[in-house]
Amino acid sequence: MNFSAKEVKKDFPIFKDSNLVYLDNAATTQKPQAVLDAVESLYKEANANVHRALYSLGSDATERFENSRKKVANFIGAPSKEIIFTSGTTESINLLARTLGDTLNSGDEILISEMEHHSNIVPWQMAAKRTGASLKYIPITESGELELENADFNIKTKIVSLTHMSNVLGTINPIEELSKRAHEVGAIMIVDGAQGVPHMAVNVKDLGCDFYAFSGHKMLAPTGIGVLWGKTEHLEEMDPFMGGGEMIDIVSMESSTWNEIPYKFEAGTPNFAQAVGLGAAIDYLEKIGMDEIQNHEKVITQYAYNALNQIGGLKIYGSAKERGGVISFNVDGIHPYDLAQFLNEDNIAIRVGHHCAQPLLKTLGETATARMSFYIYNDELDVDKFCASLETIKGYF
Ligand code: C6P
Repeated sequence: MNFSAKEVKKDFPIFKDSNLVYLDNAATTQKPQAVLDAVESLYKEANANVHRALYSLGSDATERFENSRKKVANFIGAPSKEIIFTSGTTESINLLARTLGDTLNSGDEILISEMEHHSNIVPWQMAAKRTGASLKYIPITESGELELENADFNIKTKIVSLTHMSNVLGTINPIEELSKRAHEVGAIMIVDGAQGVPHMAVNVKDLGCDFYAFSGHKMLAPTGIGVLWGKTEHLEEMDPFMGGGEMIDIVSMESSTWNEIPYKFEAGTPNFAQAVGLGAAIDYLEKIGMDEIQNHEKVITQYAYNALNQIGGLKIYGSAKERGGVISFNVDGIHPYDLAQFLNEDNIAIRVGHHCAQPLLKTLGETATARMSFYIYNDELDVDKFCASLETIKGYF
């Protein structure tokens, strides 16, 4: 089948009868009808609490929920018991920082990078503060790539946590190589896949990492659902993150024992309707094919690059060889906040600001940038409309 972003767009009600140009997909993606239908059907036909209700509605809901777990597992090449449902990447990383992070000692090191999102910085700062461990950063090059020759992997490094793709620079990091380097010094390798899994085929076994975290809402699914994948051997050994219903085996007045994985890490009623939505999103993405999606994003990003370069007076941040569909830039003489407001008048949505990556912005010498980010429904026409609007706005200044 020939991929057509124009055809894909028809599956998304938000674009119906609208001139919306949505270029903020790194923040969140729009939802196709198939995902909305799956969630609605769950609520209309099978709404009961999962893993608790013995009546038919309950088993139907549980089946749909667990079926989604299987889809997620299959999507990233892992067994189902290694898929923990969380509310998103942020919760997934906090889970790790509160469990693995709390096993660290003074003198241990956590290695992250200068291009991380706050979700992959702040939980580790907090863990370091609690335990006395130190937080180290891999610097980045002028082109916005990790400076691997100055990456301080050493015997004190216990946890390495790096983004698969930067939400500001678009850089795709060499996770396989980084996993090897982490394992050579005996460290655990965690990947922040918030911008990875939605945009490329991911097989966690091939990546060689120990944990991989991502968010459903950045890959067509509802908000409030995310995933933490972890290797069985680690998950079995780790203490739970939160206590409550479902994560236990036996509870007495004095103490409790834990359920098996993954349930040990899913305290309380999970976001099961959203998880079902994630399953439908995966079906939708698989029908197109992740390689097709990555290829489309490459083409549209290159098209946007060329178009932006023609406009002139722009500074683009990041020129990594391996990159995805994110372009951050600033326009001479126009503050990014003003730019966003003027674009909004033409119904064009981009993100401006620090993109929850203040340390990176500081390295870039900026406090804010404008950012366009693409997904499966963006086409050349979106870029053309954006450029035309930008030319007009430049005329005002
Ligand atoms: N970045 C952006 O506009 P949550 O909020 O938990 O779904 O995802 C957090 C997160 C973690 N890592 C990376 C690399 C991310 O890009 C994000 C979310 C959005 O760039 C919202 S701040």
